[in-house]
Amino acid sequence: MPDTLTLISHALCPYVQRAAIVLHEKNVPFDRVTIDLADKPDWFRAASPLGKVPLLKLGGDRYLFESAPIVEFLDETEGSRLHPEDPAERARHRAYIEFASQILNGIGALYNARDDTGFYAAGEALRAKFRHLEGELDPDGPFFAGRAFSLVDAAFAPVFRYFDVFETFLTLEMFDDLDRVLAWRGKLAARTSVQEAVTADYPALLTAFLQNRNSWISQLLDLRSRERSLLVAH
Ligand SMILES: N[C@@H](CCC(=O)N[C@@H](CS)C(=O)NCC(=O)O)C(=O)O
Repeated sequence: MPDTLTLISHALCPYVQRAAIVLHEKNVPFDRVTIDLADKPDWFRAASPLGKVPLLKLGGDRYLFESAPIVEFLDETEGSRLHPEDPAERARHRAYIEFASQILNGIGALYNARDDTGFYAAGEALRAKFRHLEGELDPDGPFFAGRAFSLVDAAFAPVFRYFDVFETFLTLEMFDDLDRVLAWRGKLAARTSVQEAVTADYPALLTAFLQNRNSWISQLLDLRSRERSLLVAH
């Protein structure tokens, strides 16, 4: 591919991370342009029919939108395949990528919940999905379908990254007794492509984002930081 690819990004977007992980997995050099989603530039509005990141800029003025087609395009054009060969297995992987997207919606419900009732209901709904995954994971791991890293792994790594930040101030018990999910989470966190998909300030940026939600989680965060400052004061 003659031109360098450009990933149009936002620092916190989990869908952008899917594309960044696949680019890293395939050793494809790429540029990254981060945009302010609260003040979308005109060129971005013109290139993105849904007004969302990620976009992948190809040569010339060609853009791809939506993370699923972007990662499938990368899988088909760069390096060895991350999607399985068998059509039924490939369809199952696509379904679990959608499952990861539904979990991301559930995480949104968790951090946007206005009160404790909404927060715990969102937590329970998420836990049910992780419990389902426990039964779906390859028993020998380390990845979703066994030894080979797949596009499903690229979709779930950003899911678990939210919990790395949540767990700095919350005890959620989300993964209690879900040993396969926990082992999978650990393997994904240790993967270079996953680590390099975000910048070093990701935890601070996500924490600031949560503080500004004006939701139940913002209150929990506020409480925890006041507890911490009291401890420091003593
Ligand atoms: N279905 C899309 C979801 C992408 C998405 O939700 N992007 C968010 C940021 S994480 C976005 O750009 N939101 C801006 C907006 O909706 O105005 C995909 O898979 O690419």
